[in-house]
Amino acid sequence: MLCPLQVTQPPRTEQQGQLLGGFDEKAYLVGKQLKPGDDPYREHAFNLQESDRLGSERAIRDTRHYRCASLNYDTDLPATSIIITFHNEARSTLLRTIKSVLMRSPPSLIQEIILIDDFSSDPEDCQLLSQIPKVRCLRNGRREGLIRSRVRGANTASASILTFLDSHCEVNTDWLQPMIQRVKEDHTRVVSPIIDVISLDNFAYLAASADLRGGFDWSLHFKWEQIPIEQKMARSDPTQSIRTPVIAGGIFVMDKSWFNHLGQYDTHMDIWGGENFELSFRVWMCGGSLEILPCSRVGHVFRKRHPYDFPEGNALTYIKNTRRAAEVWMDEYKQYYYSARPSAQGKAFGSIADRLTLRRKLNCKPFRWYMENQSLLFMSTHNQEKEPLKTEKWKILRKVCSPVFLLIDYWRRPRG
Ligand SMILES: [Mn+2]
Repeated sequence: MLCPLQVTQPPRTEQQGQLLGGFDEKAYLVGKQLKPGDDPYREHAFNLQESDRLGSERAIRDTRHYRCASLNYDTDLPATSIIITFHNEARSTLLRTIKSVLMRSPPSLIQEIILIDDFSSDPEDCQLLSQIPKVRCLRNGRREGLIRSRVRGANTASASILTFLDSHCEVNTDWLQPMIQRVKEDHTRVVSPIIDVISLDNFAYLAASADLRGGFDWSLHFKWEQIPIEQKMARSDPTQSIRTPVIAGGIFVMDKSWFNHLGQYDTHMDIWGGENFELSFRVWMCGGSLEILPCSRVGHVFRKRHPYDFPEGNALTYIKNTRRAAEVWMDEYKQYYYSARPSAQGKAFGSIADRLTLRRKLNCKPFRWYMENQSLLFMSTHNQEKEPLKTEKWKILRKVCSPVFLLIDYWRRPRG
């Protein structure tokens, strides 16, 4: 059966004034556009020209399963504080993220949008946006990184539910209600949308598969993996939540008091990377759960490289962060991390005493429990890929199904 193409509607012009208040969108965008002759990929590792050209309120395809549209949510869902951290984000991309939230969320659910400007070169990137109703801007006095910036945002949030969002996203129809509903029903749930792909070249909005969950390899790199076949067979309802061992980390909703109770984030982690494992292990091992909600869709620009500098270097920062996660949470399994990443041995990672105390205080389960309950199938698929014969077959399969695997490649790209 062919489904009609559903698209989100751009807002009518009379809604514009209400959405943006005194904010002068044109002046904001013109202030920072690509100059003729400049490489459109240089500054942001995506095509800035395309982002600028698109405008701030394009319609996108409603990528949900059609049954999602007929679901009902509580009329008294609690409001959320949206927390967006960024460092030198493209103005047109950041504005589209914010406007998509304002256009596609029930206004009563948006308590505020908190922007954390992590010491971008131009303070006005953030300041000017605070003229938009509900938008607040906090600027760090020095580069703190994603982790400490998010904690700063969470500490100032006034709603009881936190929504973390990347700065290069577009949220889709009814993205927020399913997530808030799940967290309202059980505050220990930490929930993510399905993350659709916004092309870094032409900004096309592409639907991601609804059959994926988060996984990792022993060097602590995130990867999407197929839902285990038994779980897939047991799913009669495509709108049902998908339990996931780890979340990708860029976009999720969490009860604020649960976030605080579980120790927020490890604030000794720098810039970017590894914090999603630390959070995911901690949530599962300390009494919560992680899930992906197929009826919530958010588009994200996946990039091939980080567009910004790591003051200590990209590799060292990733090692420091993942080593902290491994040392605090992985128990005897950390030896697999060190075998997969021998260069991590002997690298500085700071004191973890506070996080070990936290783990004891919360009376968290051992990592073995997590592995046995969450990641069994993940490990078996991971090992299969190492077998040469299967790798050969895999290569042929990739060639035959290249359009599909192009998409998978997008998902496997490092997230910036
Ligand atoms: Mn990102």
